[in-house]
Amino acid sequence: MAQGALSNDQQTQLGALYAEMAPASLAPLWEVLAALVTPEPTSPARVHRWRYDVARDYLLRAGDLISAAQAERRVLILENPGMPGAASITTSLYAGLQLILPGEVAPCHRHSQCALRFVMEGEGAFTAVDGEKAVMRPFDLVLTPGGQWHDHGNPTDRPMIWLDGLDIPTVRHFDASFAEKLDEEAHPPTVAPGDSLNRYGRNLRPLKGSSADRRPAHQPLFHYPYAEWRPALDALAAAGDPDPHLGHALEFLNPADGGAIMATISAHVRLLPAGFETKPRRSTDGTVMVVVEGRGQARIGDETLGLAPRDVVAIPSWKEVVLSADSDLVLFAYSDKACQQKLGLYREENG
Ligand code: GTQ
Repeated sequence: MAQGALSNDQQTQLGALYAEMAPASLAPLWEVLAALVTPEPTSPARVHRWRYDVARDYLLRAGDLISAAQAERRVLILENPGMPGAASITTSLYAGLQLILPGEVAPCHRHSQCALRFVMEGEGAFTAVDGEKAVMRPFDLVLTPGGQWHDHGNPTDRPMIWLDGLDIPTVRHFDASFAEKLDEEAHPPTVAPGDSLNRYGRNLRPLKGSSADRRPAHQPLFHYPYAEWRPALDALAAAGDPDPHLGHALEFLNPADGGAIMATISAHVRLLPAGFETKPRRSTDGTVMVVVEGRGQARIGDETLGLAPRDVVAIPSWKEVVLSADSDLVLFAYSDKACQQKLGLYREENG
């Protein structure tokens, strides 16, 4: 509302004016300015925790009713309760739990949206990116950068479940979604499984222009195995004290440029030693957090949540977060920090 009180007469005449201009698709800014240009973020997203066992149960029931091929992607969306119908877990990000049953394939497609998979359960199923398989184990991170062909398959005898993290709401916001299906169910194999990890996954990279520099130059690596990131966290913990606001924290990097894993999504892992409590911190990147190991509590804004393995938690922008670890607590998280930093929007504040 504008500064200074309006007389009744003014209000009546303005009301009539608004009604007259509405059919011409015009509206007065002064009625909505304060809600549009807020002094700080006022996210419609809510703090929310999904218990894995509850979601898993529904997902397996869906698995009895529809095949992965029929569904194209058999996924339950983790939809933020503050944004019903938006298929979003934060304002800019999407999360879903995907199930592939033994013998199934999720057919090959590609799209503008960037995707990550974080394995919750099962071992030996694969995501193939441009015909290269990444064989997945629990808590592996696998990327499908925008524009790259991908299919999933499960040749094992156990169900495979992972968390999908995508920038669907961001791409929708920019009206920039393109998608297409491959004629074949699976992309023909192009190289041996693990090829990119062998070439790009050792903190070294093939010389530019050499015949070994195989993958798209801006996004060469797409598999970050638990077997590598978990010991890296332990090594960091052995090297020094935890950061008071973050604990021991490591960000996943794109070896092409040392930046975030994808254009719109950043991801990191953390270790909070038993008994450790973080100091309060808030940041503008709405975040999806997955508990990998251990138990503890999260105070996020006014809410306090218990944390147990495989819980998924939505942390909206600018909510103050305090985490405490009852036992050694290992966390994975992804957010839109990469995107906000490019736009000059990212802010964080340590309390
Ligand atoms: O695996 O390609 O959860 O395209 C949503 C959209 C997964 C996928 C999702 C997708 C995918």
